[in-house]
Amino acid sequence: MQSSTRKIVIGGLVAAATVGTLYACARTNRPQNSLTSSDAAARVYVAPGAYDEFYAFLSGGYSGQIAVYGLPSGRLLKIVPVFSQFPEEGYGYNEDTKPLLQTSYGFVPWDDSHHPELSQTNGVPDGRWLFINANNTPRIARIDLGLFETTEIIEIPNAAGGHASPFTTPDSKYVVSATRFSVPVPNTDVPIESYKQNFKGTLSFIAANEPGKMDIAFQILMPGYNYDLGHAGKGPSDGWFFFTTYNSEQANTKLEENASKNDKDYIAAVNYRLAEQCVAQGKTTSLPSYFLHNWVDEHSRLAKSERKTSVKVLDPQNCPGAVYYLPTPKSPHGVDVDPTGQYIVAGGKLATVIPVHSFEKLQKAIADKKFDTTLAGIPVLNYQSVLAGEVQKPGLGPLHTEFDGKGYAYTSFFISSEVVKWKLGTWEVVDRIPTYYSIGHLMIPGGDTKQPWGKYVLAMNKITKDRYLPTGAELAQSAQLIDISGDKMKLLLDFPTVGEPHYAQALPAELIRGKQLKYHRLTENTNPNKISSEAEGGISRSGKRVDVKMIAIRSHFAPDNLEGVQLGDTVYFHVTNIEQDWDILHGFAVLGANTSELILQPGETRTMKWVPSRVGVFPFYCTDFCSALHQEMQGYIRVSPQGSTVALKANTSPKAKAQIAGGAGGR
Ligand code: RUQ
Ligand code: CUA
Repeated sequence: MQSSTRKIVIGGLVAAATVGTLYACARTNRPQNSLTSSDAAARVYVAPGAYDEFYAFLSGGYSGQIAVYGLPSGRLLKIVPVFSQFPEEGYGYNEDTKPLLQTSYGFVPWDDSHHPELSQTNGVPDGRWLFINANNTPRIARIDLGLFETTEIIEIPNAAGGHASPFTTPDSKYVVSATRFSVPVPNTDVPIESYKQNFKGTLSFIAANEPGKMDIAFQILMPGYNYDLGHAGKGPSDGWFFFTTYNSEQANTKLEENASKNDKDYIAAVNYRLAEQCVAQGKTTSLPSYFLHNWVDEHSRLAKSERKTSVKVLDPQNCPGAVYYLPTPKSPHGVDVDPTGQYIVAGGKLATVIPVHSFEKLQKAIADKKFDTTLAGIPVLNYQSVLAGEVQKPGLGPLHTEFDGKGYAYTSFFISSEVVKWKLGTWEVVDRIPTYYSIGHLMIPGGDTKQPWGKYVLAMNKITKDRYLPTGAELAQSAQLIDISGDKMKLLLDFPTVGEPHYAQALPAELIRGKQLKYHRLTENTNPNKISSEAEGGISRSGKRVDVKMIAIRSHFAPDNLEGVQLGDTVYFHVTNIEQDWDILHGFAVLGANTSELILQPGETRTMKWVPSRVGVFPFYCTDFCSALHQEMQGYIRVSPQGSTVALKANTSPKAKAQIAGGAGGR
């Protein structure tokens, strides 16, 4: 691979590059870039029983999930299901979590997730939540970092391709979502050729600071370009948000070529505090919009879904000063703001430089009205007037930039497959290191915030080719951990990833390690089908619906054997794991189930819907190896023909029967 010729097609250009040539400069650097393998191994070695220093959250790309790794070891700790069903936890299969995956398009069991974003306080990750976007059916999810669970999902209306999302403001008041694909707003039946007249972009600001209460605060209606990525200002630029655009050509066909014509596209700079004022002054229109807001009730652990019907939409023409365009070469992808909040860096996929805008100059250019033109009421600032500097000859195909907090920036280069380190202020390239291969995003813990923990950069590579044992036609995607503690970057570790990581976030483990919920308190469990003891359990019928309530505790279900179910019934198993102990889970599976198993956290109630398809006796059992007698944890359910006279019966133990007789029971 390293000496083979690769053809990379980007924006209609074909870059044929001998990889060996591209890596030539890196190779001469080899002695500085590489450690002996035992040195590198020692740097990433986390002894058995010891903990990693950082939690890293990598998006799963087209898997729709989040994968949590420890750094520096690269050990996979957990997959947190977000936008896709996940059998390991029954997520999106059991009745309790299904509403989370409801959208205005119906139940969506699989989506594409790109950008994890940690909540912040004062511009620093605070370990409360992680947000992530769904791309295809635009949504934003909240993951509670005390639970490592998705607890809320809001759909974004008037949008398509929720890619520039869910970047947060420094106080997590808002997370944002911008349309990658412009669409008719409101969406309606028009010719695709009428793109220029009818298609619009939207920038959505979503109130995010209250769990369970996410809402679209407002949307800004923008010209019909593609909006790709975003980042909030901080420090002096706090109160502003920056979004990249490409396809300012407004092409609607063969974008590869037709959207690569203009030398410069734009960064949209949004003064969202001013936009807020315009919204408060009623300068918006209410657009009927149908979208869903789903969240998990903390105590019942039941997901709920509410339907929303309108959003406030702000046209920049009605709020002068709220939006400006900064010309930016060329088809920019990432936009990143340095820790001081002064510099706004763009990764122009087809640019030969890395342009850096200055926030100070931006303000001055606005004050001096240094406008080249106006587009749909949006002033376009003069490029030279806002430019802080350009990094010359940085590499090919710049995408994303992160910062180490020590005055350096690190940019990923997809085509030349490398991370390039350069100095803020002088714009000189000071180091480069090859990545294997075709890096997309890169991540420094806290590297997009006010306070980077600039010890490592993680390269997330799209293509691995020869790096691992091959696995058929689809090979693993890969992350590479690079030491940035010294002057020279040093490759420490490769590890394969789950799905395709786009962005990632990381923070020191101590910020969340001590906040983990150990079990759900049974006394606080408000699930209507919860029971706390066998005596409260049983089987009941209402028409063709049969409800079974049972407990799971080491090492039995109670009641266990069940009779009186008939063909044509729908059975709901409501199982409560009454353990009050960390990490003691039980599972529940029944023969013939075609939804899922249940996996039950301690203190949790979950419901499985089971429609028997034939007469007979069907075992159920615990699927989580919970104890020495886990294999004894089982029961049967008998299904009789329709109209049978077999009575409803749950096999209750003598002890529970005595409790029921004593008045402690209840179904
Ligand atoms: S993207 S490889 Cu979906 Cu963030 Cu840039
Ligand atoms: Cu309960 Cu195994």
